Amino acid sequence: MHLHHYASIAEQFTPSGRVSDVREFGNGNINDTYLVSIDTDSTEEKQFVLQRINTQVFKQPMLIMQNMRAFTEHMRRRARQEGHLWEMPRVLPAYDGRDFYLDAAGNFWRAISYVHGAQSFDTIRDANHAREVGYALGTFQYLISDLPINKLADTLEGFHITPRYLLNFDRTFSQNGFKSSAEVKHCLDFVEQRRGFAHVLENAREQGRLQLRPVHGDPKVNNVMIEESTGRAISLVDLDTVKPGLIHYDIGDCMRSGCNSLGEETEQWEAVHFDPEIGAAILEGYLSQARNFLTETDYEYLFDSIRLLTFELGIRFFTDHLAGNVYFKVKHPEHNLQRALVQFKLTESIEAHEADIRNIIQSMVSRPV
Ligand code: GN1
Ligand code: MG
Repeated sequence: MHLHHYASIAEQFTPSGRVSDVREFGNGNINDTYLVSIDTDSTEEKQFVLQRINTQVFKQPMLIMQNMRAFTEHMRRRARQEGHLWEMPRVLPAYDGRDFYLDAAGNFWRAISYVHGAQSFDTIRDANHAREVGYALGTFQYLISDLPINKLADTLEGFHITPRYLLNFDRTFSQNGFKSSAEVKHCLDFVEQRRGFAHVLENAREQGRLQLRPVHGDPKVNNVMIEESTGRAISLVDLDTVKPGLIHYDIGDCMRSGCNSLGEETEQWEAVHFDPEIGAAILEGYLSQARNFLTETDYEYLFDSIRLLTFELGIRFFTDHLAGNVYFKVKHPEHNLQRALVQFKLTESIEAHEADIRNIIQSMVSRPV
C-alpha cells in the first residue's frame, strides 16, 4: 500500500484539517501502527495514532473498542477524582460517528489520540526509568481496579493462560514438519524440562488463591509513556488486551521486559540475563501504588509470575516458529526462534537469581510504608 492510500484512510478520522504525513510508528508485533500528522488550526489533534487491527489475532475487534470506551472513561474519571496526573488515550471517532472504519478490503482501522510531550523506550535507561515503568503499571492497575470485571469483554481468549500455550505447542509440534537444528533441540528440551511449571498461576486461580481482576495484558517497557519535561510516567498505552486476568500476568510481563537490558529483539541471545537491580527499581515503583490492593497471597506468586511469563513468551515465540510464523510479524524466517532463545535464556537467568529476587520481594513486603 502507498502512502496516499493510508492518507485516505487517515482522512476518515479528521473532521478538520488535511493529512500532511503518515509514517510507520513503533514496532508492534501484531497490529500495524502509523503516526498521522495533520494541517489544522486546532492545537488539540495535530497528530494521532492510526492502527489496523490484526483480525487474525483479534477476531472481534468491536469488543476492543467497546472495552476501550468503558475503561478509559472509568479510569479518566478516577484519575481526576484522586488527583493523579495520568493520561488515557482517547478513541477518535470516524466521520460517520463510529469508532472504527472498515476499508474496501475489509480491514479494521481505528484512531486514538497521541500522548503529546511524551516518549517511550524499548529498554530501561536507568533506575529512575525503571521505577517509573513500575509506577505506570501500579497506577494503571489501581485506576482500573474498581471496575467490575463483567464490564470487560474477553478480547483475546486464552491470553496468558500458559497451559493453553503449552497445549498449542504440543499440537503444533506433532502436526508440523520443521527444520531441526541445535537451537531447535535446545528449545524443545527447555520446554520439556519445565512442563509442570506452566500450571502454577492457573492452579492458584482454580484453587481460589488468586482472583481475576482487570489487567493491562501487555505492560512492556515501550508501552510506558514518559513525559519529556519531567521524566515521569504519564500513561500506559496499547490497550487492546485490557480484560479480566491475573495481575500477575502484568507484573511478570513488565519484569521480563524491563529486566532484560539487551531487549527482546537482541541477536546476542547467549548474553541475555536478568538484572536484579532493575527488577528492584521496577518493583519499588510498582508497589508504591500496588501495595494498596495486593493481597498476601498475591505476593507469594510474584517470583513465579516473573519466571512464568518469561517462559510463556518463549513458548509462544517458539511455537510460532514451528508453525511457520503465523502470529507474530517477522523480519526473517528464524526471527521467532531467535526471540524464543532470548526469552528462554532470560528464564534461565531468572531461575539462577531466584534467591535474590525472592529476597528483594520479601524486603519490600516487610518494609513499612
Ligand atoms: C505482542 O504487538 P505487541 O508488540 O504490542 C504480544 C504480546 C507480547 C509482545 C512481545 C496480543 O505485543 O503478548 O508480549 O508481542 N501481543 C499479543 O513483544 O499477542
Ligand atoms: Mg501490544
